[in-house]
Parts: sequence; C-alpha cells; structure tokens
Amino acid sequence: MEVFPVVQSIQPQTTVSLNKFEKFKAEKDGLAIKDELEYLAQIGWEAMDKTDLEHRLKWLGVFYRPVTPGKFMLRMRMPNGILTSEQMRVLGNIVQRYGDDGSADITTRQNLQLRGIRLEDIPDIFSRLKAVEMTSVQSGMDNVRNITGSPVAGLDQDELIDTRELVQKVQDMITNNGEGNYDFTNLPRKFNIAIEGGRDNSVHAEINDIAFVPAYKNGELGFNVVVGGFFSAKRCEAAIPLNVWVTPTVGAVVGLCHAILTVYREHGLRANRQKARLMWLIDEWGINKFRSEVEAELGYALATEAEKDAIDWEKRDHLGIFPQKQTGLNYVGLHIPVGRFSAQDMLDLARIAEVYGSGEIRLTVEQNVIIPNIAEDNLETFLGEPILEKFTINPKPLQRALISCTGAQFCNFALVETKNRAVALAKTLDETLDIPQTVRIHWTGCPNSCGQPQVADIGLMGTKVRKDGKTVEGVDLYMGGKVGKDAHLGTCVQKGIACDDLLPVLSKILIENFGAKPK
Ligand code: SRM
Ligand code: SF4
Repeated sequence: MEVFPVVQSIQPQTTVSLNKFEKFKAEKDGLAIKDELEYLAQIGWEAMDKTDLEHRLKWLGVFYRPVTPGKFMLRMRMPNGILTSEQMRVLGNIVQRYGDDGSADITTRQNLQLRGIRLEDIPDIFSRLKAVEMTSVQSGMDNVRNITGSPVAGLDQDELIDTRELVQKVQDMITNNGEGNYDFTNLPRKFNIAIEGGRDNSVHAEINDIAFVPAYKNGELGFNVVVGGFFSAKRCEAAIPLNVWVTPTVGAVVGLCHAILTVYREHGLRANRQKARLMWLIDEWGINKFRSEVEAELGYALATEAEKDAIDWEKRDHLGIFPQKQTGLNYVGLHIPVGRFSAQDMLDLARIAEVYGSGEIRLTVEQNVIIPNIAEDNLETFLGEPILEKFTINPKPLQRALISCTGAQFCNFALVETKNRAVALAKTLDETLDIPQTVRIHWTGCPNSCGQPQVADIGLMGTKVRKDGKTVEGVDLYMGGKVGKDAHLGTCVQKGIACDDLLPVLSKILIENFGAKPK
C-alpha cells in the first residue's frame, strides 16, 4: 500500500476572501490544540480563548455545549460501527463518573457520543482511549466524519464485500492512525465517507460525499463510486456517479479517498461556508473535470463504472436473531430507543457481549446495537437477560424504526426538543393504532438534518411556528424517502405543524398512507 507522507498544517491555495472559519483555521490549525491540551485542562474552560473553546476543540472530538456549559460532549470515531466489550467498558466507565450527567448516544453515523465530560479529565480520558486503540480525533468541524460500513460486515451470509479493513485503513490514512493528520484537518467543510459491502445499502450511500457501492464489472466484484451527496440547511442533494469502478482493495479505495480529499482540500470553495461542501465544487467544474482532476492527483486513469450496482435488496434493520455465515453462530439486533445509553447500559452490553458472544459490539446508522457471534445453544439464556427487556429484539412498528438527532437537550442549533418527544409520540401511536408495517420516522431538531428526515417514510424537521399568538415548537413534515435499493430523498410536504398538534396529523397519515387502523 502506498504510504502518504504526513506534513505539518496544509494551508489552501486561495486568493478569495475568507469567511471567519477560514480565517481562524489559517491563524491556527484546529489540530494544534492537541499539544495544548494539558495546559487547557489545567486553566479550565472558562479561561480558554473563545475560538479554541467553541471550535478548535472539535478537531479532537471535544464539543463545548453552550446548553450545558462545562459539560462537554466527546464524539468518538467508530470505524464501521464496530467496538469491543473492553472498549465499551472503558467508554461506560468514562461517563459513569459523571453521575446523572454521564450518558452516551449512538449517532446516525454508526458512532458514539459521550456526554457530561469535564475538560480537566480529557488528558486522562485520551490516555485511556489510546490504551484500547480508540480515538476521537478529527470527528468534528472541517474534517472527515466517522466512516460507515455494513453493520454486519464479515457476518452476513449474503455479503458481497467485507468492508471492515477498508474502512479502518481509510480512517488510518485520514487520521494518521488516530494521532491526527494535518493533511486533512483544513478541508473547506465537513466530509462524509461510506463503504457499503452488503446488498441493501445499509449506509445510506446516497447521502455521503464519497460512497463505495458494490458492483460487478466483467464478472469481477468491486465498487462503483458516487460523490457529492449531502444535507445542509441550504440544500440537500443525493450523490451522483463519479463514473468510476475500483477494485475492493486497500490500495484502490484508500488511494481514491486520498486523491478526492486532496482535490477537495486544494480546490473546494471556501468563500461562502454555505456553499463549501463537495457538491458545490462538482457543480462548478462538472463531473468530468472533477474526475480528471482526481485522476491527475492519483497519477493514473480510473476504470469506468460498472453498468449497474449490486444493491438489489430492501434495507434491513437487523433487529432480531439472524444466522451468520459462520455455522452455528448468530447475530442479535437490539433496539436502543433513539440511541440513548446510560453508563450502566454500556457496562451491561459489554458484559452480555462477552458472556454470550465474542465480546464484539456493532452499532447501526439506525442508532441500534448488534451483538454478534452468539452460539445457538446460548441464545435462550441470552434472550432472558434483564437488559433485553429495555433493549428488546422485537419493538412495536413505530418505535422499531424511530430515529432522532440530539435536539434541544444538548444542541444549541435545535429549534425543538427531539428525542423524548419522538419516543413519547411513537409509543402513543403504537398503543392507539394497529400498524401492519414498520414505518420509518426520523426526527431532526433543525434544518441541518442530522436526523436525516429526507431518507424517512415520515421525516420531522424542527421549526418554530405561531400558535394562538405565541411562538411554539413545531415541525416541517417530509415524506417519500426511500432507502435500500433505488434509494431517493423525500421532500417537504407540509410546513409549520405545531408539535402539540402532531398526534392527530401523524395518526391520519399512518391510517391513510400506511394501512394503520385505530385499535
Ligand atoms: Fe450533524 C452539526 C449532531 C449526523 C449535518 N451535528 C452538528 C452539531 C455538531 C452541531 C453542534 O455543534 O451542536 C451537532 C452536535 C449536537 C450534539 O450535541 O450531539 C450534530 N450530527 C449530529 C449527530 C450526533 C446526530 C445524531 O443524533 O445522531 C450525528 C453525528 C454523526 C457522527 O457520528 O459524526 C450527526 N449531521 C449528521 C448527518 C447525518 C449523516 O451524516 O448521515 C448530517 C447530514 C448529512 C451531511 O452532513 O451531509 C449532519 N450536522 C450537520 C450539519 C449541516 C452540514 C452542512 O453542510 O451544512 C451541521 C452544521 C454544520 O456543520 O455547520 C451539523
Ligand atoms: Fe443539532 Fe440540528 Fe443537528 Fe439536531 S439537526 S443535532 S438540532 S444541528
């Protein structure tokens, strides 16, 4: 595999006027805060420079939360959504010491975010993470986010490509094996990469800046590549074909990611932050010029894409018990309501993964957990574990497919409270309606769309509405998102519904569009 040299702080070649984010990045790279951490932990967050506190710490995955000052969020990296029980125990112990403030969330990128973290503890926390080969580096701001892959990679009987090594190697390249890599810490904006290996598009390929999608070419299995997918408050676009096909090898996949990121770093638009995601550059250049620049960076021509990709299944949610490709072993998908864990939940999951499985734990983009490698004979006792009452394998149809972003409890962008409201509403609807199918409801607290309402059957995006002369929490309603094969984005069908009026509105939609019947 090619070795990419690591350099100190890359500054973009640009003559355009810089927005305030570009200015502070040019003054000091976000990653430089790593070397100041011990000192910052000593002086405390109140004494910190405002830009370091609110922005640069995010280069290390440390997020100042204006909603809960002094209690930070730590966003991990979780390549392919896989962790060991030992790693989960370390994370559980980290949040446990914060009592009621300590919790964690599974994210829509198959990742974990820890809550309640104190800045003074960060140096110690980082040493503990390093001891179990985990990192949170470059997980926020103008960096590449957690790289997603099929949550059943290496387990799935019908898998096409096992993505685990590919995802890990792409992360290692981008982060310099978790130590931080100045090559890619000053991108024009955030960047998402996904590598699908199954037949059901488990990663939402269409909403990533780069996605690798399994495809046969002349009988050989490799990847078609799509680029430019993204959501933002200003614009949402599905990814478009780069018209290239690559072999499923570390060299080809890591090399292409490196080349695309380099082209984006050098040429991505930096004047207006609302127009800085990769798709805006592709718009400006056209896909052919973009591909030529990537090939020039690579130093060789890429093969043209296979005619059709191999995504021919509807998306699976993996909840329940499934035989693995390894004879006699099963993976079990547990439902974690809107992805929220207490410290004790994390420790309990680590224990059951060890006792009944191989210690491995997987996370899904649906904010759920999979415990793999459970032998047939152990299934019954596993299912009798008390934690499976809370994290069931067979939730009701609406709770089953419920997804929610962080919302007002911790996020200062939020226009509404999301997670608690999402759970309460789904429970009430599950109790009052017989619903013959799973209906995927996604909540997102503001137009940034972290909760991906555009991929949902029913998407709810937080907004403010006027009701009875008062401003109250409300949502814009999205419908028509299709996932899995032939995925496409849903659109806004109704604006400004007050949250207090949502129950009858959703009941009606479920009855008219999804075959629900009042109980
Ligand atoms: Fe997001 C910003 C949470 C997935 C689009 N997102 C934020 C911040 C960091 C804002 C902030 O500083 O408070 C939120 C942190 C709140 C908190 O305390 O948790 C936040 N985003 C999340 C998570 C945790 C939602 C969740 O509950 O799962 C997800 C973390 C993923 C991860 O592990 O890294 C998360 N965010 C997404 C996704 C979905 C995806 O990747 O599939 C999107 C849309 C896809 C995309 O990016 O193209 C998304 N987040 C945004 C945006 C809009 C980006 C843009 O180009 O404008 C912002 C705002 C920004 O970057 O300026 C944002
Ligand atoms: Fe925060 Fe908005 Fe993202 Fe929800 S969608 S986590 S409210 S930025």
